[in-house]
This record gives sequence, structure tokens and C-alpha cells, in this order.
Amino acid sequence: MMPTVAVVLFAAPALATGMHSGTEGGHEIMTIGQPGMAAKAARTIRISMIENEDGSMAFDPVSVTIKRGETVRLAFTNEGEYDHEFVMDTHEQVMEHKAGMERLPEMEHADLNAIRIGPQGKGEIIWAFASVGKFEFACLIPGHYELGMKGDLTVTAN
Ligand SMILES: [Cu+2]
Repeated sequence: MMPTVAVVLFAAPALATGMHSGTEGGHEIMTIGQPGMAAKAARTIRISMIENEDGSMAFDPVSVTIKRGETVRLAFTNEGEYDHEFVMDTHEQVMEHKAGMERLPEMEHADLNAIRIGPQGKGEIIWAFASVGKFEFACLIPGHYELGMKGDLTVTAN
């Protein structure tokens, strides 16, 4: 029998934070996919976190398209002077996570579909996208979403 390593890796932090309400029995499969293996990442998508002079904030690019089954290296650069984060999920889950961040702004999240990056910092997520659909990415540090830090992630059929 092949061990399902990815599921085990994912389940541990979800249990630790207890942030997602969609879990039953501590076992959660995310619609958007799961952490991928670096060796399988066929391409890199570079995403910058930007603070504009007018006070607005943004991701660049603001939309990303990926094919179902693709493993992608998402490489982030925070070009600003504040911390930023990237979380990707269904719109519903992003909104739930956003509400959680507003209740507990200092909350550290260990979710594998999210990363927090300090000023001028870099980071990456390697992700295997499992399902066709419309997803969202966002920075959920309070206020940043409203200032523009969100984007569309579309997973297409092959
Ligand atoms: Cu931000």
C-alpha cells in the first residue's frame, strides 16, 4: 500500500489551528488541491505584493490561470514596507479566513495554502492544483483586502 503522504502533511496543521470549519473528524481535503513536490513543479509563477503611493495595495499579477493537475511553484516577493500574506482558496473559505483574521489579527496560521512574508521578503508555495474552478487569492491582514490585495485564480480543465 502506498502511504498518502500529502494528506497526512496537510491534516496536521489543519488540526493544530482548527481554523477551518469544514473539517469533520479532523480530515480535510481542500478543493483547490494540496502541497506539491518541488520536483514536479513544471513552472514558476512570480507574484509580487505591492504598496502603491496612493495607499492602495495589490498583487501583481491580479489573475492567475493554472491547469488542473498542474504542480506550480508560486514565488512571492513582498516589495512593500509592511507584512503581507497570500492565501488561496474558494471565495467562501477566503471570507471565513478573513473573518477569523479580523477577530484575531495576531493569529499565526500554519495553513499550507497560505504564507506570510515580511517587508522585502521572499517566499514560495509549491502546490498541486486538483480541481477545475474559480478560486481567489488574498492578503487577509486586516484592511489589506479592502485596499486591493486580492486576485482571481482559475483552474481550467486540460
Ligand atoms: Cu497585505
